[in-house]
Amino acid sequence: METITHPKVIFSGTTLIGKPVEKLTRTIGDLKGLFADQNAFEEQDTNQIAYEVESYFPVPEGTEGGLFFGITHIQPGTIGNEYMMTKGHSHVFENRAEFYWCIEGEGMMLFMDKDRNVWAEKMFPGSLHYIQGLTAHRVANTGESVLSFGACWPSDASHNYDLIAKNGFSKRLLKVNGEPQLV
Ligand code: M6P
Ligand code: ZN
Repeated sequence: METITHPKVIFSGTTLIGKPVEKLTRTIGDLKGLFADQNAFEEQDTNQIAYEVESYFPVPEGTEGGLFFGITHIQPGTIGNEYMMTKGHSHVFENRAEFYWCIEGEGMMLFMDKDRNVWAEKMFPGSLHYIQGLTAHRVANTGESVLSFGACWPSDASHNYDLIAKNGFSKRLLKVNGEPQLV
């Protein structure tokens, strides 16, 4: 076995490159039910890309003690007066934490705890966001360009989308007079 090898995955600064990298595309159609303004949603091209995720899963999903790594690129824009956003999730293994950090663009990181308290942190290149356990999380692109952010999470966390799909966040991030507001 060679003792000095080339890394399997390269982070170019904005994207992940390498054979093990897996890509996931979410279209606007995949975000059905997320946006308040149904009429505005119906007018969208459902095949248009909302966001893309590049992931590196060095161990099988569910492995205790392992880590996953992902870069997400969210397109800019609004549907009604809501910004383009990720589906948002909590973790199946609820106490599992995660880091997000902003690479480029500008956005807002939304958190919601078990009591449905919602708060947000501004995202800008270099901003670092710790998502403690038991906290649902979502990102909205509030800028005019693509928002890219990194994520690192435990390989046994797994995604729980059901809660958010059913009850949503208790506050929405709306564009009010051109500015993001939690309403
Ligand atoms: C980050 C990580 C991933 C997640 C992705 C998109 O990269 O948290 O686990 O899948 O964002 O977010 P969502 O799954 O909520 O659509
Ligand atoms: Zn997560």
